[in-house]
Amino acid sequence: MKLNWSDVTPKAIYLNRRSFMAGAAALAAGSAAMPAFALSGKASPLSTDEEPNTFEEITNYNNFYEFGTGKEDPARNAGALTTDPWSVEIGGLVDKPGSYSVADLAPENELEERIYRLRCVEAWSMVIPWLGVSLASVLNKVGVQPGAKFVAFETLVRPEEMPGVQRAILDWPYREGLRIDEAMHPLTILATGLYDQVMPNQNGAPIRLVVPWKYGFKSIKSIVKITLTDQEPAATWKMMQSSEYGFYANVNPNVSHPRWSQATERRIGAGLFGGRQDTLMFNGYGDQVASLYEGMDLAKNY
Ligand SMILES: Nc1nc2c(c(=O)[nH]1)N[C@H]1C(S)=C(S)[C@@H](COP(=O)(O)O)O[C@H]1N2
Ligand SMILES: [Mo]
Repeated sequence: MKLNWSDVTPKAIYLNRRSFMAGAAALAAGSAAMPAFALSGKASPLSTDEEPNTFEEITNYNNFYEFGTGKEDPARNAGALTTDPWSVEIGGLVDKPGSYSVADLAPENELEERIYRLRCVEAWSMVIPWLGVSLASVLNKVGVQPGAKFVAFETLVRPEEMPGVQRAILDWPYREGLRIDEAMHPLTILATGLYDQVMPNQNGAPIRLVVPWKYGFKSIKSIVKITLTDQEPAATWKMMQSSEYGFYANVNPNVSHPRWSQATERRIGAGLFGGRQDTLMFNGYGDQVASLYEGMDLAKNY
């Protein structure tokens, strides 16, 4: 039996947050036994037992350029995003293309908790207790056709709610992709919540990808389109600067970014002096994923 975040989070913080959430819900809903935004997920053996970052850290230090390039911009600006109604267009080489709701793809009774390390290419990291379903379960629902070799993802573009999109910071929409075997790997999830509540907007509401052995930029937020293809899909950071950001983007302490080392990382919240730690190959998920890249030169396929 694996631990849930409530078991690995110091009790005082957990209780504190609980009473805060209950209070917020009571305010919002008059008198609710459970907050309207509460979710829960089955514990998973794929979770790390490292201590998660706090809810405050996870929701106040973000990369989500649609809302600005500063780490605090998403927390400031993403509240304006309308996440309901929401639909995800799934198409390409699938048996059942169409428009799916978040509940179709990630029914609440199928949610699992996955406590994962997140390693940004900028060399900071966190531990986040996601709630979600395996991407494989979603792809199996829509039926992957034999010719499908890659999965392409796109984020919403809605300039009136996204101040970052009003500027030419990136070539919108934000796009990412995975090889089909990476997409079907049990560690790869579509997350709809964290810390037992629906996904905060700044973390990619209502549904985002999480691929824990790859640099954070692969984990695309606020997804509106998923396409199965036979060609390597466009990926935003690779298009932006392909000498610095590759399609694979597997966490690799031995392959430096052209402008900085990837050998170590700063764990957010770990304190001024104790915060730097060694980066692990595949972000510590090598036992599970190294076989996907057997025979590949990981320095070339960065
Ligand atoms: N659509 C979109 N997805 C995105 C990004 C973004 O700017 N836009 N930033 C990426 C980067 S660089 C990282 S490190 C993670 C950060 O996720 P978090 O803010 O939930 O920690 O989201 C990724 N997904
Ligand atoms: Mo990142």
